[in-house]
Amino acid sequence: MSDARGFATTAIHHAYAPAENEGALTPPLHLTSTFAFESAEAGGEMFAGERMGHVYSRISNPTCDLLERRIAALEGAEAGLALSSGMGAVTATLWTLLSPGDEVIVDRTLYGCTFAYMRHGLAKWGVTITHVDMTDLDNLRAAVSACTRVVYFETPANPNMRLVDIAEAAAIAHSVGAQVVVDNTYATPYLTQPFTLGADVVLHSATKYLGGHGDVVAGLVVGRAETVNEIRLVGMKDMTGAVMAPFNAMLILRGLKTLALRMERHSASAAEIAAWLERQDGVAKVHYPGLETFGQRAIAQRQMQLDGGMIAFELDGGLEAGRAMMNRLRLIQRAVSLGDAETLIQHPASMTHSTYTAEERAAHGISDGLVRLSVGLEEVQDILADLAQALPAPGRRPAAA
Ligand code: 3LM
Repeated sequence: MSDARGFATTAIHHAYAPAENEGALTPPLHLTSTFAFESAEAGGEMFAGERMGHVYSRISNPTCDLLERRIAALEGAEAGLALSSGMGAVTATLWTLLSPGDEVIVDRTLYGCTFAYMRHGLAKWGVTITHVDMTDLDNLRAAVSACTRVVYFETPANPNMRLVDIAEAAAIAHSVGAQVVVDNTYATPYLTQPFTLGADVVLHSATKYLGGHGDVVAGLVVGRAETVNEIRLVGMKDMTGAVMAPFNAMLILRGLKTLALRMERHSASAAEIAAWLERQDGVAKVHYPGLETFGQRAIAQRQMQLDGGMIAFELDGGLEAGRAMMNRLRLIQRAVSLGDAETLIQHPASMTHSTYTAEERAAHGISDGLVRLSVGLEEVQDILADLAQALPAPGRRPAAA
């Protein structure tokens, strides 16, 4: 559980003492696949679960262990688990919690590969996937039944920024004995701690804000110790093998040290850019939880400390106008992923969410004209200047791009 210290202090110090590590300020990187047993009996006892200790790095590793303790403390959860990617976290969790015949209820909007895993992966193994619009939780209330084992959502959702009230969704799920799994990638524990609001499992693509520097693909899970241990031993060890490399754990530990600072800057810049975008001719709609025009502002105020670094917007000319604008950018990089120091822009319908068919995108609230901006850590004036020169000038035709 979280120590009494503040967020940034926990992110920098939790569960590590230099004095116990030859004075090394930075935790050692344990590049080892296996661990020597003190005796044959000790090895057998570890396999039987009767003795604590590391056995093999597909099960646990001291560098990953430190990261697992830190993310658990930051999320206010009991235990954490480090995996090879965000998709490793999603799949290891759901393979563990679900069996054939079970139902998982998911929000209408999901990250593209999570959607594909549900629709084309889990469904193949006899799990029923039910999509409901969780922006109105009466839909969830009406959908849950004794077959529902898991309720799964992202908040804010990738890519359209829809929010789900975590505490209320958890109360509904728990009323039928279902577990709540929240993808907290967009918010990070600096903005929202879903476990403390009633979620049972919280997962991350640590590739994004937690790593923060665009140099690693990684995933994390937190929850109750018993649940996380099951995901470790079933979903990670046996079913996916999606284990995090110790070197990557070191990169995420380094990223976490500046998470608080970075989220402050991402959020402040995104708030300024979202407000500016809304004032521009040719911008049809801006989706950002900090805007007065954001339909779910009350939920953001309840469960988000800040409004985050992600913006989605649509131009008057739809898809063609969006593409032309993206091609005029000079500083902002056209790239998928998010949460990096560099400002990134992408077009969900043709990129991150191309795993949906056009009909599925329409049914799941992802419009073809939507453009997604991950606001980076550059000077906000430079980001604004790049957007200003790239937005359609009054009278500029897309063909002139
Ligand atoms: C992206 N997203 O650009 P990894 N959950 C959420 C995510 O946004 C992602 C994952 C899980 C993007 C990746 S698209 C080809 C690039 C909310 C990833 C999966 O396995 O670490 O990529 O996480 O939106």
